[in-house]
Amino acid sequence: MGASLIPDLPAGVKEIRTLTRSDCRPESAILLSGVDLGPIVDLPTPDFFGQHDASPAISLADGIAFLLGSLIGTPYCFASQQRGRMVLDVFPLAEHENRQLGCSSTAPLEWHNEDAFHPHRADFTLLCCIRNDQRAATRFVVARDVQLDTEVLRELREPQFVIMPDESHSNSFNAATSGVAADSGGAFARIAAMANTSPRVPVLTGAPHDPLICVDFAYMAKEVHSRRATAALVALREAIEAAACSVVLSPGDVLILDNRRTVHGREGFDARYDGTDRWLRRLNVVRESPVATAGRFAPGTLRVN
Ligand SMILES: O=C(O)CCC(=O)C(=O)O
Ligand SMILES: [Fe+2]
Repeated sequence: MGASLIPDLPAGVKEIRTLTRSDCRPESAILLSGVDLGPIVDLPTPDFFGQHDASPAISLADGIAFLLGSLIGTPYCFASQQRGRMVLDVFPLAEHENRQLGCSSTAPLEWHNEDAFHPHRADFTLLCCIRNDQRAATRFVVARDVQLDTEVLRELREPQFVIMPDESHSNSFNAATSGVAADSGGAFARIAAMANTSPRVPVLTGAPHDPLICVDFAYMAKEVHSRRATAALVALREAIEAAACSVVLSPGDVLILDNRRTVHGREGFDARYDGTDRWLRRLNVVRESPVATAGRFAPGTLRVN
């Protein structure tokens, strides 16, 4: 038997594993501070997707995010976002100030689960902060802290809600911003098909004392919902506001959110487009091994096609 040369893991690393991997109920929101994200912090905030791709600082920051995600589960990405890159950039894009996407700025980003419409949405979302001079807060709420009447809870557990794909997965948005990868046609076709079939899903599932939530208010049109379903969404939104937590991320902060038990959003802020704007980087993680979820990933990759 060979000798182990691996030193003991740092306490913080062990703690992330314990908190997020606990079988019964993982911690729903964890903030790591003082993470060394490397020389990426010296790069100006990009004006467009992929601007710094030739910089080794980007590869290093990708690797650090990937390693952090690997403490929790399996990092993965979608072929339909930012050319299928593993770590997604979140910074304000000129002329997109009022969109309901991470690249907005003036408009507050509505409460949502990451990729709420997608059957392969993440179990955990990591938000790594490169800079946040504008001090715009990320908002989040844990579903079990949301107080609702029995009747509203009953409505929210009915499979009657339609969540449309958000625009970050559309061929047109990607073609106009990051560009699209050559082999991503099938992925965009599948997203378009999801938009056409509009499956009806519940907003709340799971145990009443530890509910799972899936919602994206900006992509749930009033017209396709009954009056009672709409009223339940209004009540849910108010209750989320009442229970909301806020965190102003600083450089080196990494916010880990359980994407099944929390919803999140962001305050509005004024973009400057001078290289000093707010810049986060986001990573999706699933808990199970890809072997257990065969078919989810494109062959030989960690990418949902
Ligand atoms: O900017 C933030 O704080 C959150 C961004 C976000 O929710 C997203 O990019 O999906
Ligand atoms: Fe988000």
